[in-house]
Amino acid sequence: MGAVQLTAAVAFVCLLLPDTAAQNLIKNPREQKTEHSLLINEINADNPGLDTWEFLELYHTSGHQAALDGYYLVFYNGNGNQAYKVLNLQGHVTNSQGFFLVGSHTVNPLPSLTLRPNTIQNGPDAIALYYGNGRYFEGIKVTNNGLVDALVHKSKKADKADTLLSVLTPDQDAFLEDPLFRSTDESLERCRGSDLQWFFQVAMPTPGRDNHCIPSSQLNASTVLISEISTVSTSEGLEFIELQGPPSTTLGDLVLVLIEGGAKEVYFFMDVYGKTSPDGVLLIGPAQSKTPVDLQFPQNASSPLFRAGPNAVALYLGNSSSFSLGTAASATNLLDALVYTSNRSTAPELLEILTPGRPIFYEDERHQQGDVSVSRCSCCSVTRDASAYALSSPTPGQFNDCPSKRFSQAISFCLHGADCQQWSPGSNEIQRVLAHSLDAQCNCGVSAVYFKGKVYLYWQWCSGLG
Ligand SMILES: [Ca+2]
Ligand SMILES: [Ca+2]
Ligand SMILES: [Ca+2]
Ligand SMILES: [Ca+2]
Repeated sequence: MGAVQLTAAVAFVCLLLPDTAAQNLIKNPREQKTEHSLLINEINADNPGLDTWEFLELYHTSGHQAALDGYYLVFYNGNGNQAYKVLNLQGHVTNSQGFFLVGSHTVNPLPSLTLRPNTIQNGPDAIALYYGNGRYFEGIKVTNNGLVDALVHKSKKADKADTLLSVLTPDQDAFLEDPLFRSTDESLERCRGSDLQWFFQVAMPTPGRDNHCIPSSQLNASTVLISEISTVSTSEGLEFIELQGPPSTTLGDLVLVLIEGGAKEVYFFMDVYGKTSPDGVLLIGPAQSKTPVDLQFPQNASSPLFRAGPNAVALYLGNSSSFSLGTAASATNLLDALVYTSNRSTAPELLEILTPGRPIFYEDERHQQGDVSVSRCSCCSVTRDASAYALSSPTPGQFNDCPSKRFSQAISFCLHGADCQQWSPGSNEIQRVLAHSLDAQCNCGVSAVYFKGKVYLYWQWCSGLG
């Protein structure tokens, strides 16, 4: 449904897509005078082997440079509940994106404050951020005087830190930096849940960068999905298809299929097998790809592989013996599908078969120049839905480069129409319509996944609007 139809059907709708304003684990109104605040954003306390790659990431929610005068970082030992290290942040500033790193000199980017190896204890311990004139020194008993934010962490499930929890983060449990989560290193990253509350989850370390907040439960789910496609080869990079599945897992019984939109027929298919990376990614591409692929396109595959116009990438359970060139598109055993178009023409019948009720993904002119890919930015409960994708920089074999909450802002829309009784859209449908409408105006690649946070709908009666 286009924006024109929307305005005809709805009397008055305002959408508010709220800013990701500060909301610390610890809410201390006296310290929340400003709109933005400083948070403990990530910690990597424990490394495989010697702890030579520890770091702590602070983040200022303005997303800009911020002075850290008056702030103290205090590291508490869970055994005895006393401070084992205190850092006065006087004179320091975050970088231009709001990040501030403390850690080992081997961490890239280099932390602003470097620590000797094995400085940050693995837990059960705590790290607390304070502001004000409180006197913080090594050996101090744990306190919440001047507390801004805190994280109680551990590296063994059975570890206890009751005193630290009761003083620093009442009603929270200690967060586990599970050393078994990845075969390499992992960290604890601050993420926001669907209820908009903060929590920490174990994830791939991202020092000095946005955290990858794919819910662990979804990352560990057994489904395999289409993560990213790059449909154009240039000097910068070749075509590829990236899948997302459970981490470090051997995949099999999967078939990757390309379907031509007009004829609705299979024009390419291949069996998918191989082991996903510690982040659950499996990269499929040509043998000569600059980024090493986990699985090569067959030698007899045409090059370029992707065709112009409306087409689909589909992932099926099963094996390739069920497919042949010219097979009609089908939803039987279909795990995931992305229907996209490289020109403005659509393929409504193919959409109806593979992703019923969902929109087509419009690649744009920038995409044809090859420095842009189509990335899944809503992981991973949404399948067979092009609105889960956004245009992005290509990230073959890596987590996708998705719209960042850091640059978010609250927006509101008021849509006027004649009869509000006729159409009661869900917020997802409104997001899709608005994204399509915005993109039609700016041609800047806006899609529904740019809408973050909660959507509030305010309805006003039709009468009286004139
Ligand atoms: Ca770690
Ligand atoms: Ca350590
Ligand atoms: Ca980070
Ligand atoms: Ca990627």
